[in-house]
Amino acid sequence: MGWSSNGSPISLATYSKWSNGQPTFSRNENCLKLRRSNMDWFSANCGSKLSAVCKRYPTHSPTSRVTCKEGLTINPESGSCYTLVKNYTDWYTAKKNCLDIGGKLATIRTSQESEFIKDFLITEMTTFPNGAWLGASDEATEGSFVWTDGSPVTFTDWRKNHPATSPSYRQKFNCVAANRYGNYTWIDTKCSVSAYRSLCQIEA
Ligand SMILES: [Ca+2]
Repeated sequence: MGWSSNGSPISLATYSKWSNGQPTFSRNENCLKLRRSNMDWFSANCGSKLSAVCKRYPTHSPTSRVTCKEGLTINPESGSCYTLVKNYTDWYTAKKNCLDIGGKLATIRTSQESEFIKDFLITEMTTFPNGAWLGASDEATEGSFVWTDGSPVTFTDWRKNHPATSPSYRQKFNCVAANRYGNYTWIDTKCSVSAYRSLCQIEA
């Protein structure tokens, strides 16, 4: 008897992350589950009702050949590279932070990029964070959000009650941040508030 995936045995010699006392080898526990807190492995009843972790293969190639400069993280589907500049700044300084390292504040045009960036921020935000500036603003024309290259914001992932609708707030709130308290959904806020990190995107 052994553990298998897609019919191929999992080699316990190469990698395992069993929690203490796992697997139990109980005859009722023939599937593997992850513990939410630390992703440790547990054996479990295959009939347990749990969420699923799926593997998706890239829909296009050959971005796997693209490599990022050292210290950057690649989105293998788009080929873009990311880093988080961790000091807290206003939006303008964040924009400059990214230019200084040969990139730009991150642009999110698809749900795939959005999901990738959320995962990246969850991994990177290891100390108390509010979130990270993204490259969108409606400073030039109130209500028309554009990315820093001037292209319109089409895909959006606004947090509830954002962008602001009341006239007094929407005039003041012209820059976009991925907000930790909304699981990195987007908020519009004051561009001048020095409260967010800089999420920089660099093309490999
Ligand atoms: Ca606004």
